Amino acid sequence: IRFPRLLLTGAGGNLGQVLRPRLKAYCDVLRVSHRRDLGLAAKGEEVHTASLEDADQMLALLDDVNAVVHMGGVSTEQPWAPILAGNIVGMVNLYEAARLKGVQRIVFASSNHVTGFYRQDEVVNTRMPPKPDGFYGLSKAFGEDLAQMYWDRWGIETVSLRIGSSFAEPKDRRMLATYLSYDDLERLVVAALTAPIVGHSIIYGMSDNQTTWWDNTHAQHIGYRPQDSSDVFRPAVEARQQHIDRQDPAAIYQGGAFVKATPHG
Ligand code: 15L
Repeated sequence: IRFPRLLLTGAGGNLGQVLRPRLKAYCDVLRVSHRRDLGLAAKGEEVHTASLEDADQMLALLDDVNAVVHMGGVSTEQPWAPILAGNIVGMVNLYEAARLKGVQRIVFASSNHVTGFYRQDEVVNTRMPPKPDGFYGLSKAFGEDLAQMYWDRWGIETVSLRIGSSFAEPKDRRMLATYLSYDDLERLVVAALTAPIVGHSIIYGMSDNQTTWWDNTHAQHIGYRPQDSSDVFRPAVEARQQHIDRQDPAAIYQGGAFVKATPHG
């Protein structure tokens, strides 16, 4: 499938920057947006500056778009005000704009922190109740519920990606379980964009890691097949982080240090 026009929000963010050059292959025009100026458009791109909390800007942003990859919003634990603006008001503005402009599918960057207060000795599937580990995880749980409501009421399809840790390499022992390589991130986003029928589906975004806390049994219809694994990094990560404090909540719960992060730093 090749989309006439795809929108990537948060294109200046960590994963937005990773996906921006990669998504071009799947569309004629890639519209990229961020709340700050992104500079010049590359070939085949349209560049927009838009704030998620500005309903009029979001309406203009979604004009004549076939599908959205929503990477925008706050991506860490923070005070409530920016989370409210980016991840709560922003999600409502995005979905209202999608409804008014007739956009049929959104790929939503949710997060593993929706279930961050499950323990690391539990295997969680996408039908178990959320256990957010902070305001940030809570806002992503709201985003998933909002996506469900827009599917039930308005027929807008969403795949909510509960992304693990998508970095060039896993940085610590926790990320041996939560790692999602950039190539697998691309595979996941493309599968979510192109699966024939998704309604509102939830899937954990992880590579084919030897240890895992997540079960994607109920998301097999999306057709995501990870091809990378954290295992190649394991010896180096274990050598670097030899000691684990087993009393530390960051080593007990899946959300890691997020379970201890306070909104005030
Ligand atoms: C997230 O949701 C964050 O956006 C990212 O920065 C990572 O910290 C990741 O979770 C993680 O759990 O490792």
